[in-house]
Amino acid sequence: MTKRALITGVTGQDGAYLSELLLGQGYEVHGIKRRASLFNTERVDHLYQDPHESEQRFVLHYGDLTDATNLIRIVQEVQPDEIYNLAAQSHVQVSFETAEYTANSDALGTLRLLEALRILGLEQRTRFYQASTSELYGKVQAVPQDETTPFYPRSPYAAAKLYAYWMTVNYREAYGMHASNGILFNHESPLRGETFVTRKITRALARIKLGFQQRLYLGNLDALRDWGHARDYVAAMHLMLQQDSPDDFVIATGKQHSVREFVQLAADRLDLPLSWSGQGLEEQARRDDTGEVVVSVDPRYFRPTEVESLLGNPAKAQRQLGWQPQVSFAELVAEMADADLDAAQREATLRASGYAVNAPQE
Ligand code: NDP
Ligand code: GDR
Repeated sequence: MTKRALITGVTGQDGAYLSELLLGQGYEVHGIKRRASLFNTERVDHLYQDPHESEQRFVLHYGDLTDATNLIRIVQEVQPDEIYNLAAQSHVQVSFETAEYTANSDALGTLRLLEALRILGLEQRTRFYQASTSELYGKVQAVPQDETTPFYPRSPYAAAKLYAYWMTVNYREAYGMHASNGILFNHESPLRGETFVTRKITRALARIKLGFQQRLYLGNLDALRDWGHARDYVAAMHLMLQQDSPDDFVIATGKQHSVREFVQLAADRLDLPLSWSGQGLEEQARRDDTGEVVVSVDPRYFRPTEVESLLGNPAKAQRQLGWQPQVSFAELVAEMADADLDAAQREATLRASGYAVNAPQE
């Protein structure tokens, strides 16, 4: 029997990798996309199947986590064996500006989906994955963080995700649902959104190398994160829903690096070696070859309350799911830097052919 999965947030980084994984395993994949005034399916366009030509195994539905009746209708139509709830306003800094919307989509959106399953009588049939996050640990209470570490959210995003985490636990306990939380630490890839720090760095340094950008402005260079590769992490999501019993799992590499180290490694990969000087707001990095300042600190990117340091302990996932990250930090940085250098070279070709290029910067 072909399994049917419904992915919310299918147009995002993880949605794209998870769709590829599930299609590769023979699933029929349904995804929820938002109506936008421009195309927003770039990350999954290669999976698109013309409905006029073949039996579709990849189907997109218009919808939104803030619209309960729409979610009920889609779940009823699809009758999924598995739901992966990846949709979210996922940017921590933006959540300070859009706190109510973030709560509506990230917290209440999760409740709406869980309720849709109950209303439709699918709570015993459909397995549910909730995209929980290391941001729940916020002001960390223990190092490294595992499934028993207390939560201390430090942003409207994290507080909304805390509600979603506990509703997932509660629906599991109250209604016997196969509902699991993946507490995923930061995971990145060439498909990462351009305003998250890793992608912002690799994209800017590649453009600086080719002369299309002068400088990269960043916030807290001392922030420490446990960074893995998105492709490895979506495999863990799938494994969670294949277990006999639902549970909550930390997914992380167990290794930690600073934002400054990420910049340095990406610059080395792009053959743009840097020297650092100054402290705090005065800190800068210059190119060794030209002496130009290419990285500066801009307090605009400081957060009202910062998560300084995250480090995960994935022992439970290794033991129970047999999950191991495959991609090292150096390989991740190299893959992202190479992909953004390719993109900058395409930009160079367009510019050389006389085309105007619109390349927004953060
Ligand atoms: P992205 O920001 O790349 O993707 C988010 C997706 O959610 C997009 O498809 C977006 O649509 C969609 N979306 C946003 N708001 C709504 C809404 N109201 N209704 C329907 N869809 C919506 O995130 P990632 O792929 O990186 O992350 C996936 C999930 O995992 C998120 O929930 C995130 O919070 C969580 N997470 C991510 C981690 C990471 O390091 N990447 C770590 C831990 C948790 P559109 O394309 O139209 O904007
Ligand atoms: P994060 O990711 O907040 O951990 O949330 P992000 O890449 O935005 O920030 C990581 C760290 O880098 C510091 N930083 C900057 N961040 C951004 N975006 N831009 C900058 O210029 C900059 N300079 C320094 C930040 O202060 C922070 O400490 C991501 C998201 O994917 C969430 O959805 C997910 O839940 C968590 O990861 C785990």
